[in-house]
Amino acid sequence: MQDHLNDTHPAAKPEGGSRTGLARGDQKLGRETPAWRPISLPPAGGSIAKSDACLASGFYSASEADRLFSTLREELFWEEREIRIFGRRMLQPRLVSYYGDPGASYCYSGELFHPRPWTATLDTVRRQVEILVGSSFNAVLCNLYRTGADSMGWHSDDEAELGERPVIASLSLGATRRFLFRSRDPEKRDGSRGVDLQSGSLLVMAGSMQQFYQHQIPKVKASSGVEPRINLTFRKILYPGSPQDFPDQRAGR
Ligand SMILES: O=C(O)CCC(=O)C(=O)O
Repeated sequence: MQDHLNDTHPAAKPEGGSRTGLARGDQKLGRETPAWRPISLPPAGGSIAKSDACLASGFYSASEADRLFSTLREELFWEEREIRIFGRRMLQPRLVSYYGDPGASYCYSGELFHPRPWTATLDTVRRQVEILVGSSFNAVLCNLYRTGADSMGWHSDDEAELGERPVIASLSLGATRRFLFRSRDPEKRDGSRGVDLQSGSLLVMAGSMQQFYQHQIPKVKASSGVEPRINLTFRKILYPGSPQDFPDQRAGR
């Protein structure tokens, strides 16, 4: 896996510029690149650049993604964690794992996550994502959706730790799942729009995305027989979380 991950892999360029710095990666990775596709968003009342929500299909090839999925499923410390919503404690509907630099603690949905040290595999993936995206990341939240019954509720990645306009790079491995966006403001909300996240694809959210939008991974009917999926969301913790950041959360993941 390591040798394989050390190969250069497809890099991509955002349409219409580099607000997220995405174009920088092209200069460092010498191979033919797939295109970044801007994601079509529902109205939300805010100004969003095309490159603030975009997807690179084929960031990893299907076979690379398959191998990475198996390695991470085996290697990472997957656990069931509680969250707190409306004062109630409940298990998150998926397995999670959090890795990062020492001190990059992150608090969401009323739970404080201390990072485990980077594994060699995660660190290699981080470096490849950083080169392509042109942003640095010091933590990764890993999610394992065991079946279609596992999900993530509507939320924004707007925790104080991430600063005001976070760049979040989200890698999908395994089963394709639908990722939905909607306006945060119910009065400006006009339904949701979605994108299918295929194995090996890299989604980037940047700019004011977290200010104006929520996102979720909805459940899928058991009859559709959805296979497991791993998602890695690379983040930069600017101000580490602490236990006093435990407000009662109304939106829970
Ligand atoms: O699994 C996904 O694609 C979504 C992950 C996500 O929204 C998050 O970790 O905040």
